[in-house]
Amino acid sequence: MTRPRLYSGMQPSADSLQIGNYIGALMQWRELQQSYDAYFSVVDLHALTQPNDPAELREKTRRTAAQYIAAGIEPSKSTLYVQSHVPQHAELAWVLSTITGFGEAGRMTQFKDKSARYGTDATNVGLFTYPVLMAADILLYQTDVVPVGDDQKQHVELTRDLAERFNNRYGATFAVPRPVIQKDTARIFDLQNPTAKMSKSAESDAGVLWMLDDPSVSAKKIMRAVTDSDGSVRFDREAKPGVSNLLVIYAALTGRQIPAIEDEYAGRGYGDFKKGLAEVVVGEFGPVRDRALALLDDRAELDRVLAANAAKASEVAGATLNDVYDRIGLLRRV
Ligand code: AQP
Repeated sequence: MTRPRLYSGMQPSADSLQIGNYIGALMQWRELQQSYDAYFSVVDLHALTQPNDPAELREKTRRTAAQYIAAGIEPSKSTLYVQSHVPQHAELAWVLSTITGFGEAGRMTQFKDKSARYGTDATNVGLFTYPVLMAADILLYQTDVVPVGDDQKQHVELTRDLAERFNNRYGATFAVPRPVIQKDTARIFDLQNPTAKMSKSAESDAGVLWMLDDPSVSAKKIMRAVTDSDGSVRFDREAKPGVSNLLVIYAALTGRQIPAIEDEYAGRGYGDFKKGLAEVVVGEFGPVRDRALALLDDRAELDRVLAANAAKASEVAGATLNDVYDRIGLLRRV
Protein backbone atom coordinates (compact mmCIF):
# COMPACT_ATOMS: atom_id res chain seq x y z
CA MET A 1 0.00 0.00 0.00
CA THR A 2 1.38 3.44 -0.85
CA ARG A 3 1.80 5.72 2.10
CA PRO A 4 0.11 9.15 2.05
CA ARG A 5 2.51 11.93 1.20
CA LEU A 6 3.66 14.65 3.56
CA TYR A 7 5.62 17.84 2.90
CA SER A 8 7.32 20.27 5.25
CA GLY A 9 10.36 22.52 5.41
CA MET A 10 12.30 25.11 7.32
CA GLN A 11 14.28 28.14 6.31
CA PRO A 12 18.06 28.11 6.69
CA SER A 13 17.84 31.43 8.48
CA ALA A 14 20.41 30.79 11.24
CA ASP A 15 23.55 28.78 11.97
CA SER A 16 21.59 26.67 14.38
CA LEU A 17 17.96 25.72 14.72
CA GLN A 18 16.32 26.61 18.02
CA ILE A 19 14.51 24.18 20.26
CA GLY A 20 11.12 25.54 19.18
CA ASN A 21 11.94 24.23 15.71
CA TYR A 22 12.84 20.90 17.30
CA ILE A 23 9.78 20.53 19.55
CA GLY A 24 7.31 22.20 17.19
CA ALA A 25 8.49 20.53 14.01
CA LEU A 26 11.41 18.08 13.99
CA MET A 27 10.10 15.79 16.75
CA GLN A 28 6.83 15.44 14.89
CA TRP A 29 8.51 14.98 11.53
CA ARG A 30 10.57 12.17 13.04
CA GLU A 31 7.37 10.38 14.08
CA LEU A 32 5.45 11.13 10.92
CA GLN A 33 8.17 9.81 8.60
CA GLN A 34 7.30 6.32 9.89
CA SER A 35 3.80 6.38 8.44
CA TYR A 36 4.06 8.93 5.61
CA ASP A 37 6.07 9.20 2.42
CA ALA A 38 7.70 12.36 3.74
CA TYR A 39 9.45 15.18 1.89
CA PHE A 40 11.47 17.56 4.05
CA SER A 41 13.26 20.45 2.43
CA VAL A 42 15.62 23.18 3.50
CA VAL A 43 13.83 26.09 1.88
CA ASP A 44 16.75 28.25 0.85
CA LEU A 45 14.75 30.09 -1.83
CA HIS A 46 12.36 31.27 0.86
CA ALA A 47 15.32 32.45 2.93
CA LEU A 48 16.26 34.85 0.11
CA THR A 49 13.38 37.07 1.17
CA GLN A 50 15.69 38.26 3.98
CA PRO A 51 19.10 39.84 3.37
CA ASN A 52 21.82 37.18 3.34
CA ASP A 53 25.57 36.99 3.08
CA PRO A 54 26.12 34.43 0.26
CA ALA A 55 28.79 32.35 2.05
CA GLU A 56 26.73 32.36 5.23
CA LEU A 57 23.59 31.25 3.44
CA ARG A 58 25.45 28.24 1.99
CA GLU A 59 26.75 27.39 5.47
CA LYS A 60 23.34 27.77 7.09
CA THR A 61 21.80 25.54 4.44
CA ARG A 62 24.25 22.70 5.13
CA ARG A 63 23.87 23.20 8.87
CA THR A 64 20.09 23.06 8.70
CA ALA A 65 20.22 19.84 6.68
CA ALA A 66 22.72 18.33 9.13
CA GLN A 67 20.44 19.20 12.03
CA TYR A 68 17.44 17.54 10.36
CA ILE A 69 19.47 14.34 10.11
CA ALA A 70 20.95 14.69 13.61
CA ALA A 71 17.42 15.12 15.01
CA GLY A 72 16.35 11.82 13.46
CA ILE A 73 15.12 12.54 9.94
CA GLU A 74 16.43 9.57 7.98
CA PRO A 75 17.54 10.45 4.46
CA SER A 76 17.12 6.83 3.41
CA LYS A 77 13.49 6.80 4.54
CA SER A 78 12.37 10.39 3.90
CA THR A 79 13.30 12.63 1.00
CA LEU A 80 15.49 15.31 2.60
CA TYR A 81 16.75 17.89 0.13
CA VAL A 82 17.58 21.51 -0.54
CA GLN A 83 14.78 23.42 -2.28
CA SER A 84 16.98 25.17 -4.86
CA HIS A 85 18.40 21.80 -5.99
CA VAL A 86 15.01 21.11 -7.51
CA PRO A 87 14.38 23.92 -10.01
CA GLN A 88 10.73 22.98 -10.48
CA HIS A 89 9.89 24.83 -7.24
CA ALA A 90 10.64 28.22 -8.75
CA GLU A 91 9.06 27.25 -12.07
CA LEU A 92 5.75 26.13 -10.59
CA ALA A 93 5.71 29.18 -8.31
CA TRP A 94 5.69 31.38 -11.42
CA VAL A 95 2.75 29.50 -12.92
CA LEU A 96 0.82 29.64 -9.65
CA SER A 97 1.51 33.36 -9.28
CA THR A 98 -0.47 33.89 -12.48
CA ILE A 99 -3.61 32.40 -10.91
CA THR A 100 -3.16 34.14 -7.53
CA GLY A 101 -5.11 37.34 -6.98
CA PHE A 102 -3.14 40.40 -5.89
CA GLY A 103 -5.68 41.05 -3.15
CA GLU A 104 -5.63 37.40 -2.14
CA ALA A 105 -1.85 37.49 -1.59
CA GLY A 106 -2.15 40.85 0.16
CA ARG A 107 -4.46 39.35 2.77
CA MET A 108 -1.79 36.97 4.08
CA THR A 109 -1.19 38.02 7.66
CA GLN A 110 2.48 37.00 7.66
CA PHE A 111 3.09 39.39 4.77
CA LYS A 112 1.07 42.14 6.45
CA ASP A 113 3.01 41.69 9.70
CA LYS A 114 6.44 41.51 8.10
CA SER A 115 5.88 44.36 5.66
CA ALA A 116 4.55 46.54 8.48
CA ARG A 117 7.64 45.68 10.52
CA TYR A 118 10.17 46.33 7.74
CA GLY A 119 8.45 49.28 6.02
CA THR A 120 7.62 49.53 2.32
CA ASP A 121 11.16 50.22 1.11
CA ALA A 122 12.64 47.17 2.85
CA THR A 123 9.79 44.86 1.81
CA ASN A 124 10.65 42.90 -1.32
CA VAL A 125 8.26 41.32 -3.81
CA GLY A 126 9.58 37.89 -2.78
CA LEU A 127 8.05 38.41 0.63
CA PHE A 128 4.73 39.08 -1.07
CA THR A 129 4.92 35.95 -3.22
CA TYR A 130 6.40 33.80 -0.41
CA PRO A 131 3.11 31.88 0.09
CA VAL A 132 2.91 31.16 -3.65
CA LEU A 133 6.35 29.57 -3.56
CA MET A 134 5.22 27.61 -0.52
CA ALA A 135 2.15 26.45 -2.48
CA ALA A 136 4.46 25.29 -5.27
CA ASP A 137 6.62 23.37 -2.76
CA ILE A 138 3.59 21.50 -1.52
CA LEU A 139 1.73 20.94 -4.79
CA LEU A 140 4.74 19.65 -6.75
CA TYR A 141 4.75 16.48 -4.65
CA GLN A 142 1.01 15.71 -4.76
CA THR A 143 1.06 16.21 -1.02
CA ASP A 144 -1.76 14.92 1.17
CA VAL A 145 -0.70 16.40 4.48
CA VAL A 146 1.27 19.48 5.61
CA PRO A 147 2.21 19.64 9.30
CA VAL A 148 2.42 23.34 10.21
CA GLY A 149 2.23 25.71 13.11
CA ASP A 150 -0.94 27.74 13.50
CA ASP A 151 0.82 30.75 11.93
CA GLN A 152 1.22 28.90 8.62
CA LYS A 153 -2.37 27.66 8.39
CA GLN A 154 -3.43 30.56 6.19
CA HIS A 155 -0.69 29.69 3.68
CA VAL A 156 -1.91 26.11 3.46
CA GLU A 157 -5.47 27.39 2.92
CA LEU A 158 -4.15 29.48 0.02
CA THR A 159 -2.39 26.39 -1.32
CA ARG A 160 -5.67 24.49 -1.25
CA ASP A 161 -7.48 27.34 -3.02
CA LEU A 162 -4.82 27.46 -5.74
CA ALA A 163 -4.89 23.69 -6.21
CA GLU A 164 -8.68 23.68 -6.53
CA ARG A 165 -8.65 26.68 -8.87
CA PHE A 166 -6.09 25.06 -11.13
CA ASN A 167 -7.89 21.71 -11.08
CA ASN A 168 -11.21 23.38 -11.96
CA ARG A 169 -9.66 25.28 -14.84
CA TYR A 170 -7.40 22.63 -16.31
CA GLY A 171 -8.59 19.27 -14.96
CA ALA A 172 -7.42 17.19 -12.02
CA THR A 173 -3.70 17.96 -11.68
CA PHE A 174 -2.90 18.50 -8.03
CA ALA A 175 -3.78 16.64 -4.86
CA VAL A 176 -5.49 19.11 -2.50
CA PRO A 177 -3.46 19.02 0.70
CA ARG A 178 -4.76 19.43 4.20
CA PRO A 179 -2.95 21.13 7.04
CA VAL A 180 -2.27 19.20 10.20
CA ILE A 181 -2.02 21.88 12.83
CA GLN A 182 0.37 21.28 15.64
CA LYS A 183 -1.12 21.50 19.09
CA ASP A 184 -0.77 24.83 20.87
CA THR A 185 1.26 23.08 23.55
CA ALA A 186 3.95 22.56 20.92
CA ARG A 187 4.57 26.30 20.80
CA ILE A 188 7.74 27.33 22.57
CA PHE A 189 8.30 30.88 23.81
CA ASP A 190 11.40 33.01 24.31
CA LEU A 191 13.04 32.38 27.70
CA GLN A 192 13.51 36.10 28.33
CA ASN A 193 10.25 37.24 26.81
CA PRO A 194 7.87 34.33 27.36
CA THR A 195 4.95 35.85 25.50
CA ALA A 196 6.93 36.02 22.23
CA LYS A 197 7.57 32.88 20.17
CA MET A 198 11.12 31.53 20.39
CA SER A 199 12.55 32.36 17.00
CA LYS A 200 15.76 32.01 14.99
CA SER A 201 15.59 35.70 14.25
CA ALA A 202 15.05 36.86 17.85
CA GLU A 203 16.83 40.12 18.63
CA SER A 204 18.52 38.80 21.74
CA ASP A 205 20.34 35.49 22.06
CA ALA A 206 19.64 35.10 25.80
CA GLY A 207 16.09 33.82 25.34
CA VAL A 208 16.84 31.32 22.58
CA LEU A 209 18.02 27.76 23.19
CA TRP A 210 19.98 26.82 20.09
CA MET A 211 20.23 23.16 19.16
CA LEU A 212 23.96 23.60 18.58
CA ASP A 213 24.62 25.57 21.77
CA ASP A 214 27.36 24.21 23.96
CA PRO A 215 25.57 22.32 26.80
CA SER A 216 26.95 24.68 29.44
CA VAL A 217 25.52 27.67 27.54
CA SER A 218 22.07 26.05 27.35
CA ALA A 219 22.17 25.31 31.08
CA LYS A 220 23.06 28.93 31.86
CA LYS A 221 20.25 30.27 29.69
CA ILE A 222 17.75 28.03 31.48
CA MET A 223 19.00 29.08 34.92
CA ARG A 224 18.49 32.73 33.87
CA ALA A 225 15.08 32.22 32.26
CA VAL A 226 12.43 34.72 33.30
CA THR A 227 9.93 33.32 35.83
CA ASP A 228 7.82 35.19 38.42
CA SER A 229 7.75 35.90 42.13
CA ASP A 230 5.10 33.32 42.99
CA GLY A 231 7.65 30.55 43.53
CA SER A 232 5.47 27.55 42.67
CA VAL A 233 6.08 25.30 39.68
CA ARG A 234 2.62 25.43 38.20
CA PHE A 235 1.23 25.71 34.66
CA ASP A 236 -0.74 28.91 34.11
CA ARG A 237 -0.16 30.41 30.68
CA GLU A 238 -1.78 33.74 31.57
CA ALA A 239 -0.37 34.42 35.01
CA LYS A 240 2.90 32.47 34.77
CA PRO A 241 4.05 32.47 31.12
CA GLY A 242 7.73 31.90 31.94
CA VAL A 243 7.25 28.87 34.20
CA SER A 244 4.54 27.49 31.92
CA ASN A 245 6.91 27.66 28.95
CA LEU A 246 9.60 25.79 30.88
CA LEU A 247 7.04 23.16 31.86
CA VAL A 248 6.02 22.72 28.24
CA ILE A 249 9.65 22.24 27.20
CA TYR A 250 10.20 19.76 30.04
CA ALA A 251 7.08 17.78 29.14
CA ALA A 252 7.79 17.77 25.40
CA LEU A 253 11.32 16.48 25.79
CA THR A 254 10.55 13.84 28.39
CA GLY A 255 7.15 12.72 27.10
CA ARG A 256 5.78 13.27 30.62
CA GLN A 257 2.52 14.98 31.53
CA ILE A 258 2.72 18.50 32.97
CA PRO A 259 0.81 17.65 36.22
CA ALA A 260 3.36 14.89 36.98
CA ILE A 261 6.19 17.39 36.63
CA GLU A 262 4.34 19.93 38.79
CA ASP A 263 3.98 17.22 41.47
CA GLU A 264 7.65 16.32 41.30
CA TYR A 265 8.71 19.91 41.92
CA ALA A 266 5.95 20.88 44.38
CA GLY A 267 7.47 22.98 47.19
CA ARG A 268 10.97 22.84 45.70
CA GLY A 269 11.36 26.28 44.11
CA TYR A 270 12.49 27.42 40.71
CA GLY A 271 16.22 26.73 41.18
CA ASP A 272 15.69 22.98 41.46
CA PHE A 273 13.18 22.95 38.66
CA LYS A 274 15.51 24.83 36.32
CA LYS A 275 18.38 22.51 37.21
CA GLY A 276 16.19 19.53 36.37
CA LEU A 277 15.18 21.09 33.08
CA ALA A 278 18.78 21.94 32.22
CA GLU A 279 19.67 18.26 32.67
CA VAL A 280 16.82 17.23 30.40
CA VAL A 281 17.80 19.76 27.71
CA VAL A 282 21.49 18.89 27.84
CA GLY A 283 20.66 15.16 27.78
CA GLU A 284 18.50 15.61 24.69
CA PHE A 285 20.60 18.03 22.69
CA GLY A 286 24.11 16.87 23.61
CA PRO A 287 23.88 13.83 21.31
CA VAL A 288 21.99 15.79 18.62
CA ARG A 289 24.72 18.42 18.62
CA ASP A 290 27.48 15.79 18.43
CA ARG A 291 25.77 14.07 15.50
CA ALA A 292 25.24 17.37 13.65
CA LEU A 293 28.86 18.43 14.13
CA ALA A 294 30.08 15.01 12.95
CA LEU A 295 27.95 15.32 9.80
CA LEU A 296 29.38 18.79 9.20
CA ASP A 297 32.88 17.37 9.48
CA ASP A 298 32.29 15.38 6.30
CA ARG A 299 30.72 17.89 3.97
CA ALA A 300 31.38 15.84 0.84
CA GLU A 301 29.26 13.01 2.25
CA LEU A 302 26.52 15.40 3.39
CA ASP A 303 26.45 17.01 -0.07
CA ARG A 304 26.26 13.56 -1.66
CA VAL A 305 23.25 12.60 0.48
CA LEU A 306 21.53 15.88 -0.39
CA ALA A 307 22.21 15.41 -4.09
CA ALA A 308 20.82 11.86 -4.11
CA ASN A 309 17.68 13.03 -2.32
CA ALA A 310 17.28 16.00 -4.66
CA ALA A 311 17.44 13.62 -7.62
CA LYS A 312 14.63 11.59 -6.07
CA ALA A 313 12.57 14.73 -5.43
CA SER A 314 13.18 15.98 -8.98
CA GLU A 315 11.57 12.90 -10.47
CA VAL A 316 8.27 13.58 -8.73
CA ALA A 317 8.50 17.35 -9.17
CA GLY A 318 9.42 17.01 -12.84
CA ALA A 319 6.42 14.79 -13.58
CA THR A 320 4.03 17.28 -11.93
CA LEU A 321 5.53 20.28 -13.69
CA ASN A 322 5.42 18.55 -17.10
CA ASP A 323 1.76 17.84 -16.58
CA VAL A 324 1.16 21.47 -15.56
CA TYR A 325 3.00 22.85 -18.62
CA ASP A 326 1.04 20.58 -20.94
CA ARG A 327 -2.27 21.52 -19.40
CA ILE A 328 -1.73 25.26 -19.54
CA GLY A 329 -0.56 25.13 -23.14
CA LEU A 330 3.16 25.84 -23.09
CA LEU A 331 4.80 24.68 -26.31
CA ARG A 332 7.28 22.00 -25.28
CA ARG A 333 10.82 22.01 -26.58
CA VAL A 334 11.39 18.98 -28.81
N1 AQP B 1 8.82 28.74 19.00
C1 AQP B 1 8.35 27.74 18.27
N2 AQP B 1 7.57 26.81 18.84
C2 AQP B 1 7.08 25.78 18.09
N3 AQP B 1 7.34 25.60 16.80
C3 AQP B 1 8.13 26.50 16.19
N4 AQP B 1 8.59 26.61 14.93
C4 AQP B 1 9.36 27.71 14.84
N5 AQP B 1 9.44 28.33 16.03
C5 AQP B 1 8.68 27.61 16.89
C6 AQP B 1 8.29 25.66 13.86
O1 AQP B 1 9.53 25.37 13.21
C7 AQP B 1 9.34 25.34 11.80
C8 AQP B 1 10.30 26.37 11.23
O2 AQP B 1 9.86 27.04 10.16
P1 AQP B 1 10.69 28.22 9.48
O3 AQP B 1 12.13 28.05 9.67
O4 AQP B 1 10.21 28.27 8.09
O5 AQP B 1 10.29 29.56 10.15
P2 AQP B 1 9.61 30.05 11.43
O6 AQP B 1 8.38 29.32 11.77
O7 AQP B 1 9.46 31.52 11.26
O8 AQP B 1 10.72 29.71 12.52
P3 AQP B 1 11.68 30.66 13.27
O9 AQP B 1 12.60 29.83 14.06
O10 AQP B 1 10.91 31.70 14.00
O11 AQP B 1 12.51 31.31 12.10
P4 AQP B 1 12.71 32.81 11.59
O12 AQP B 1 13.19 33.55 12.77
O13 AQP B 1 13.73 32.68 10.51
O14 AQP B 1 11.38 33.30 11.10
C9 AQP B 1 7.87 25.56 11.54
O15 AQP B 1 7.23 24.32 11.43
C10 AQP B 1 7.40 26.28 12.79
O16 AQP B 1 6.02 26.08 13.08
